[in-house]
Amino acid sequence: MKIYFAGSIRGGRDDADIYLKLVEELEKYGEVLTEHVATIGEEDMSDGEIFVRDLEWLTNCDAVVAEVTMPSLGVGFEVGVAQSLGIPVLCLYRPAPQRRLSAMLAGNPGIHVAEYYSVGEAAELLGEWFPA
Ligand code: 6K6
Repeated sequence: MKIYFAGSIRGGRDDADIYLKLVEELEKYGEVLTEHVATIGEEDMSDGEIFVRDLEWLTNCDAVVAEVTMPSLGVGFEVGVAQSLGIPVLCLYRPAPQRRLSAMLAGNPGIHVAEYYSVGEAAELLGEWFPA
């Protein structure tokens, strides 16, 4: 199982610690192609090289798990591409009173959006979503 994990990079890195823990959980279910999303620091690649490499991984993965709490243009784009290719998408979102998830995800019947409040809860959601 090749898993594409998507999380905000230039959209903001406030949730980077959570991404790290989610990637650790995801490694129980398969190969995480995008571990770098969880690590801090820009890579020595041009934007064009990043785009080509990530699209290659995205188009060849079996599942996309996106942490969508921190709004990110790149993550939204990746979710849309995966959906159009028929790749299963799970979006993990932490609700809070001061924010609302984009209707393009929250109202989208073609993807699965799950709310969570702790990494433990997210781990349970992953266990339910990935085939045993
Ligand atoms: C690596 C680690 C930190 O920064 C980098 C270099 N930049 C990127 N490397 C790999 N993937 C990227 C990079 N920038 C964006 N992406 C892809 O878009 C990832 O797959 C993320 O899921 C998503 C983040 O988009 P933005 O708009 O928040 O940057």
